[in-house]
Amino acid sequence: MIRLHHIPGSRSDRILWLLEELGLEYELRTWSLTDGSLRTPEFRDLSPAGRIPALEIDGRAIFESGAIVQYLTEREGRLAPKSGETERADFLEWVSFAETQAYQLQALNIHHVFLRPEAARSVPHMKLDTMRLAVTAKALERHLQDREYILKSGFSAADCMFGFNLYATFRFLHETDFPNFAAYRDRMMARPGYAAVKASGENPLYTRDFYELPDG
Ligand SMILES: N[C@@H](CCC(=O)N[C@@H](CS)C(=O)NCC(=O)O)C(=O)O
Repeated sequence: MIRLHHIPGSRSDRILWLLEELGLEYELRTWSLTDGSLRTPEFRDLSPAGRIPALEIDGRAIFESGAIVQYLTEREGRLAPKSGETERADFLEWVSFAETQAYQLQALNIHHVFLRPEAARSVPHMKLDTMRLAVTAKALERHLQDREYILKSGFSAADCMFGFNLYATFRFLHETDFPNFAAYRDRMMARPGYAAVKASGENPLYTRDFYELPDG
C-alpha cells in the first residue's frame, strides 16, 4: 500500500504527479494547512516538521519531497538517470533547484496569503522575495530555451519536482516575462499524468490569480 499525504496546490503535487507518471497505485489522504492538523502527533509521526508531503511506502513513511522523488525513481528504476549516467548531475541539480524556487514561493505565500493583518507584512521583504523568485524564473527561462523538458533526453521526475512551482509561480510573476517557462507549464499541465493533480483540487488559500506587490 502506498499512501500520499497531500494538500492540493502544495509540494505534494510533485509526488502525486510522479506516482501517476510511474503508474503506481496509491491512496490519497488530504490535509489542511490551516486547521492545525499538521501539528498533531499523528502527522508529526509521519513528517517531523509537520510538512506536506509525506509518503507511506514499503512499511515506513518518507518526508521531504526531493527524497521521495529520489526514492521512488530508484525503486522503480525509471524517470531518472542512474548514478554514473550522463545527466545524473543535471537531474540532481534541478531537483534541488525546484526546492530553491519553492522556498521563494512559500515566502511570498506567507506575505500575501497567510500574514494577517496586512500591516504585519513587510513590503521590502515582499519586494526582495519577488526579485529572488524572478532570478530563479530567469534561470529556468534560459534553461528551457533549447529543450522541452528539464532534461534534454526527455521527461523525468525532475519535471515533477516543478509541480507545485508551476501552480504557484505566475501568481507572483507575470508569465509574459517568462514565455519559455509559461509554455513549459502549459505542456506539463497538459500531460495525462498531471490530470490527477488537477482533479485533487485547488489550493483553497489562493483567492486571486495574481498577487500584485503593494506600494511602498
Ligand atoms: N522541503 C520540504 C518542504 C515541505 C513544506 O514546507 N511543505 C509545505 C506545503 S508546500 C508545508 O507543509 N507547510 C506547512 C507549514 O509550513 O506549516 C519538502 O520539499 O517536502
